[in-house]
Amino acid sequence: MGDVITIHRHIMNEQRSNPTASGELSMLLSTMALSCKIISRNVDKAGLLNILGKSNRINVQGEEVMKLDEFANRTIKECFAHSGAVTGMASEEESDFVAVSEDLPRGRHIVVFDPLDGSSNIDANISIGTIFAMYRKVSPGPDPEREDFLQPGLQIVAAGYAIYGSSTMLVYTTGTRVHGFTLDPEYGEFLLSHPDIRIPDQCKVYSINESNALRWSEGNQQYLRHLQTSEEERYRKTTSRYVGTLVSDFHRNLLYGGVFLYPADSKNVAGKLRLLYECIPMGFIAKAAGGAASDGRRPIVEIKPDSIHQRSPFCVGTTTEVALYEQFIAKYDPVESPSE
Ligand code: P6P
Repeated sequence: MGDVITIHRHIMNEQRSNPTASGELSMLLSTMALSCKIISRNVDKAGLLNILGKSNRINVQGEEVMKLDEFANRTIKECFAHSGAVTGMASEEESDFVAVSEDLPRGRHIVVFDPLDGSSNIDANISIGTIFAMYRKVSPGPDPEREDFLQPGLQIVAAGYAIYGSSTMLVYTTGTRVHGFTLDPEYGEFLLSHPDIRIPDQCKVYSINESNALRWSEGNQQYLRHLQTSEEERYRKTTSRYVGTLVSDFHRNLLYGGVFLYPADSKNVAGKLRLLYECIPMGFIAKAAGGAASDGRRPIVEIKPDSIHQRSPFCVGTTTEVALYEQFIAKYDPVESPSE
């Protein structure tokens, strides 16, 4: 184990290289790693919980069997509530942000997360994930305020995701480089397996739910047609892959090179994906890996959310494909000036 780098060793190395570090960011990342290990253990048994808990809905630990996304949400909330590093949290599973009790040690950060992204895929044993981002608290008092959760992605101090697939991985960045860690279940440790991930500048894959295409704007339809029919060398070997879990589609495209798109349409006029705890964290990670992310008009990390559960159109991937997407939207879906 001498030359193996665990996530804790990596986090501490990063802390030592930052003379102004307080250690709170290290605690944040270690707490998320712990949360993801606990969630991973229960995701691995998801298929069995119904069988084991079928009689009286009690699982092997004697705990009440609950839906995995509720379990994931509760796990992350409890781990961070006792971390001493945060003062508040926002989750897809919570109607509003949640303050850490003043009876518990509180820190100078807030955390936003989607505890179990893609949970509709659980029953089919398809990979799912956790998405998170951490910000410094900006409001003056000791308690979290709404403004703490509605910061643009440029203010993120760390963002990442866990993917519960053929193995469990934790991928995170503090803004400059992206590192991937694979969970060794034997040791219960995340080991550095993908140092300094950079998205290849190629379009091997596009990931789009094409069943919505007839409800898209002209710009979106033209962009998809370009990906499907372009004779350019760049697109000769482009293929379509769509898991239906953002974390999984994003992770594959980050490693292979490609683009993920979930546009607004006539049914989801603001888009489907959540800006604060899905689009912005993934956009921040893509940017740190040399890629880009946009809502079609502007970089996703520059958008200041108006509300915690706000939705957004979302395009993320290589800088080439994302820039091309913005050109198609500008050309075919021009913004009408107020005088028009
Ligand atoms: P659709 C999962 O429900 C999710 O929020 C993302 O993880 C995923 O990319 C998207 O929705 C899939 O949506 O409409 O294609 O099933």
